[in-house]
Amino acid sequence: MTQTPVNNRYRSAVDLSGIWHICFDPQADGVSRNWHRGIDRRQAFAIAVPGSWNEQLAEAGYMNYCGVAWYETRFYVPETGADRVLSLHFGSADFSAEIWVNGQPAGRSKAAMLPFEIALEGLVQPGEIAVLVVRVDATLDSEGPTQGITRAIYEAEKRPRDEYLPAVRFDFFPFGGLNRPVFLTSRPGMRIRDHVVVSSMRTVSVTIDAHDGTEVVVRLSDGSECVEQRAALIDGKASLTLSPQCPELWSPDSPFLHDLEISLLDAKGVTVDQISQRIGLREFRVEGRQLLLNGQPIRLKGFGKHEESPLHGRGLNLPQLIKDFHLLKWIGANSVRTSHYPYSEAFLELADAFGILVVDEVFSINLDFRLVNEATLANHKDAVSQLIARDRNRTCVVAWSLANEPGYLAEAEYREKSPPYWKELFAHARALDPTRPMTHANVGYAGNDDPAFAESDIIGMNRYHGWYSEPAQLDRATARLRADFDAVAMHGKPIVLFEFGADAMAGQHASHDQMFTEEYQMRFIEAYWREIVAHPALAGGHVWNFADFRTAQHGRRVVHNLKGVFTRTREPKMAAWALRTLWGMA
Ligand code: GCB
Repeated sequence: MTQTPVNNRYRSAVDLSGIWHICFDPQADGVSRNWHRGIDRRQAFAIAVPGSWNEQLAEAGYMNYCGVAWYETRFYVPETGADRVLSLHFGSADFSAEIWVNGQPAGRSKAAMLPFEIALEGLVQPGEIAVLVVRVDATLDSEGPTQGITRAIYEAEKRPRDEYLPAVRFDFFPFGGLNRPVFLTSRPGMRIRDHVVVSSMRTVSVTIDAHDGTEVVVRLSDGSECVEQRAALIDGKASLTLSPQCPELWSPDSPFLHDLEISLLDAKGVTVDQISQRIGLREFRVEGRQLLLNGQPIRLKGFGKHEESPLHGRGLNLPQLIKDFHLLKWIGANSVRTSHYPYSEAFLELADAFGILVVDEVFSINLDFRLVNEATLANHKDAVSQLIARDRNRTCVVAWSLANEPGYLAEAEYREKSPPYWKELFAHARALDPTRPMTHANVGYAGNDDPAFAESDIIGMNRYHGWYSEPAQLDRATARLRADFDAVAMHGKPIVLFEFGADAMAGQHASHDQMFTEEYQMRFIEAYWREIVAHPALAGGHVWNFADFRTAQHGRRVVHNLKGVFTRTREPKMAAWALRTLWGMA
């Protein structure tokens, strides 16, 4: 279990962000050149961490490089005193990584876009400057929940493997690198190992798992009222429920957060460890065909997004993140799906603070059931476990999305092989978090009777009538959309249209329905929104996409996917102003 790095009296987290060095290793033979002891300075480039290498090092020839690269930095090992635990915390290494400290193997991770920790015990000496080397591999595993392209399947289909540059099976750029900050953390030996928080409209329940210690004290404060509970640890575990007298609720209109503080006490009653987080009191649930927030029906209005920006690539870009949340509020959105992978913890912290409901998606795109095997399911379950472990204490996270557009190739195997797969995957997720609804984003090719719908609490759909079919014919497009809604409404569950949208080249205009113009994008979104509001089974819609984003190169994309209602540098297109009106802001 990784924990968010904390700085307080008991814990410290030193941010190792900055200029590191990188060597590229297209032959993947860096180990034989001893790069795990230190990379070759003559071949190395300076690189910013966090940040993807692709745009930073485009001039050096690495724009489309998605293979192995070796990062190196040095860090000071503090004198921590006895019984402290030193670790390295990586926000993410995309898509997999292997770590060496002072030339010694220290660990590895296959968790794309997810954090992991490396224990430093036995690898470093207090007072020294340690050498940290990270081998990052941006190749996708063919047995991962987002399958990498395999030469074999392309050969079997007689397709060129390099239809896309870089070769991917999804519609966004596969930026490689250390995309989130790396921290050197120090924690007490006797410590809080994990905690789970579940809030309702009246209570906050906390379960604590501690390594040693005798008692826990939990405080919940709203700035004026503070409630406190204590409990003895039994086998390192304790559970408490706090009930404030006049609870102030959390919602998109009023995202009020309480301060929660958990202290661990030793046998003498002395505090030895402490963690804190902000938590909102709220209840989100499915009732019939409705979504209820704090007992009131709520319509989801929002976007599918991407975590990417010019120069940073998928690297954490805090100024842009702040701007995006202001733009979400400006336009009147109340929700976002983290299409198509776990976003940074900074994103979730801001979503809590701005009151944006998050449908949190695992990194699983276009699962091809011809290639699914036991390892795929095991890896998919692992990715779900790690996502839930990281994000379950976030107020903003209201639902888990377990896949985007599986069965995308309309392969016959989808019908046959996917029902038991979904049964097992959804049951696994529910066992880990019985408190939140589960969903996935269905693609039209998988049908309105997609086997995954049977397991979902919320029916998620992506539709592009009027774009990939019925081009520039909104009447025919909306008729097909209505037919899809009617067919899927049979499930009796709330439907959220997780994707709909049209590309628009900012500055391109026409007086008739013409694809790629700002007018057509706006009219498309307005027409879809009318259908969403009119249908009784629809509980919301997310426009695809919040902003234009870089994709791999191929004939259907003009540098970017242009379905953003903002450009990649966040200027609004006409559709953004129209949504502001539709969503009650003007
Ligand atoms: C989809 C995918 C998304 C694409 C989008 C498009 O269905 O889920 O990743 O970017 O369509 O624009 O084609």
